Amino acid sequence: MTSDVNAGAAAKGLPRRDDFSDWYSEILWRAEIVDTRYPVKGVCVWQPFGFKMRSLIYSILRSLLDDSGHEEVLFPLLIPRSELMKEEEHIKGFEGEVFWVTRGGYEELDVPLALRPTSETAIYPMLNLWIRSHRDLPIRIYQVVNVFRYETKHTRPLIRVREITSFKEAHTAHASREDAEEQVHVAVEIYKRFFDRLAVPYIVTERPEWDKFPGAERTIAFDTLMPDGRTMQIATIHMLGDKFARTFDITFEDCDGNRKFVQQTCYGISERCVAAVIAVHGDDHGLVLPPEVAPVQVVIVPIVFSRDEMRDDVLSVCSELRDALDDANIRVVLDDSDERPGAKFYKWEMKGVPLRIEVGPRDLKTGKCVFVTRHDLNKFHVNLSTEEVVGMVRKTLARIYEEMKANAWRRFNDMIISLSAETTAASSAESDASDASSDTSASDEDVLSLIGAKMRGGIVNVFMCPKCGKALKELTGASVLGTPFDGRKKGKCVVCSQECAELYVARTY
Ligand code: 5CA
Repeated sequence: MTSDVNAGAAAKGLPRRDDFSDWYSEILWRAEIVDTRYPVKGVCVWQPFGFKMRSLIYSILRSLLDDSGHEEVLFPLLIPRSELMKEEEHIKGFEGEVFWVTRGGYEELDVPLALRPTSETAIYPMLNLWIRSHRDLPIRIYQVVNVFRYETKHTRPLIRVREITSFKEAHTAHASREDAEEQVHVAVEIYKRFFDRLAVPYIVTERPEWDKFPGAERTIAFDTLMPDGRTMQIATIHMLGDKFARTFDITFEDCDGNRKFVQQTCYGISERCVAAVIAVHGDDHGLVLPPEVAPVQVVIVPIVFSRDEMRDDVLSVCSELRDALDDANIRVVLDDSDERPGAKFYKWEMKGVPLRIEVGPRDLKTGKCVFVTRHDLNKFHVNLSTEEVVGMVRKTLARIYEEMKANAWRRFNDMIISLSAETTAASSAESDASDASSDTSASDEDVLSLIGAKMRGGIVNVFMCPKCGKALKELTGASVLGTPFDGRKKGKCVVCSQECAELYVARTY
């Protein structure tokens, strides 16, 4: 009985998700995630619905960290200039992005204070005081804070902001290099579990030398794909070795009484993880949320009009269902507002509520209600008993998550283009005709351009050495994401034939 009403539930005026940039801006305010009208460039205001979603996402992250030996801390926002400037490479990477506080009231400050762009230089002077002996190690701490970066590239809500409001940064210190390396693997596993819970697909790569975190020995990154074929870096893990330890003199006494520098790692995630959930799963009707992070998991919509004689009966059955779901710890809303059912469908579809239950007068007579799953907009009938409804809601929410994850990975894998075979052929054919003496011959450029063109469809996976990767970046504006973190495959560079690892390249956010 409800299908006619449902037909009105298209998201009028919402740009199609294919126009990703417009769709993304619209969905943020229509679904009440963030308001971007705050009068400072590159910052935004979390609205209640968006903030609830953010809290649910971060509670997954917190519990994964808490369960793997991390402890939450809170360091100050302000960092004295003298500390920030200590690590040469680090400051070289960040200097252009720092916001400074130079005055207090009417007075110039003796030491200018930086608004943290990240917290190595706030945390490590304290580790210097806290760590004395090998018994104090390992240390694994994290905080979820706001950090400030004066981004000069085009800013975009949640994706590239000047005030990152949800910066989860973890910092660890270890007695040996092996322990720190092991922690890098642990962090990768934690992040895999995190993004799996969000049903967000990813690749994990080791970033090239020129794209490492300032001051890090190695950077490993997670990237996901946006609907327009560009990648977004959603997490990074850095092996710092003893570089910062030497700068901040963080030492410990080992079992034999020798003083040694600690070995460190750090790893971070920002509100880009919220952006990823929005972008990866959304559709032409609005948000589609994995049940675990949906502020509202079930909406009950009574299909009644004011003069329906069974109106009260319908509303009372709906209330019973709402109470039963509430008791079962399912986040449920009964929308008994005066709006028409079609308007309610539109609103809750826009907000990505995973499951809608419809109950109308005819349903009471047949003893059934209608379930509509948001991710595929499919409908089915369920017996109208509170017990059966609660059981079926649980089952359906679990199924929605599994299907969303499978769909997202399928779309993701479809956008990974393996070029090894194709470009190898192109490369050898072209290089026969090329001038062997030139360093980057015309044929090399052809191969690089071919790869550049393919990248419009997503991530390209190709055997390429770092040097040719850099040439590709310069020629096509492509970004070299890096080599697969778990991969051991070796092949010949499609450009220069040198033995090398696989490389992922893409256009990036
Ligand atoms: N201290 C390290 C690890 S905690 C660090 O700052 N790493 S980072 O610079 O790579 O940042 C961590 C993550 O924050 C990045 O992987 C990226 O996903 C996200 N991020 C970086 N800059 C921004 C920004 N301006 N807006 C939103 N997210 C950002």
